[in-house]
Amino acid sequence: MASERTLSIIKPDATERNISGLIIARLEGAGLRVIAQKRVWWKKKDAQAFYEMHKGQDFYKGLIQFMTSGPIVLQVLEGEDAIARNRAVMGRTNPVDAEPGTIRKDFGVNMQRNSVHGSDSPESAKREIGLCFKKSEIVG
Ligand code: IDP
Repeated sequence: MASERTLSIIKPDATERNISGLIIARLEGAGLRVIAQKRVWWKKKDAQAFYEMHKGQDFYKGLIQFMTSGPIVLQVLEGEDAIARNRAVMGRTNPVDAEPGTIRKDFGVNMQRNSVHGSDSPESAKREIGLCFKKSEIVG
């Protein structure tokens, strides 16, 4: 598998608890390299654009409120099989279902406040990286 890039977000529940560094250590420990990173506070329109595919879902409104409730850390991660590798180290969406040793198992609070986001396919990675970063901000 060739080197791949994925978009990662450290969500507001994690920045609030000041555990970004602990999460980054897990990502690096899984063989992922942070090649772009910035801390931002999303406006409603930013969160709506990012999560447009979830519009109409029961959890959509709460998700937008949550993702605009505090600072987040946007990252581009690079590595072999980065998309699947990141999803594996994140764990399942609901922390109670997440595998032992995963970020969501160890740090997630609940189904919504689950500490991290990671792109789920090459198409989403491309779209999400393009939405969040200029080419000049990515230093691979
Ligand atoms: P993923 O983040 O594991 O890819 P998605 O289904 O794409 O999961 O959902 C995006 C985000 O929306 C989740 O990470 C979580 O924060 C939130 N979410 C998803 N399903 C629910 C739910 O049933 N209740 C509350 N929040 C949810």
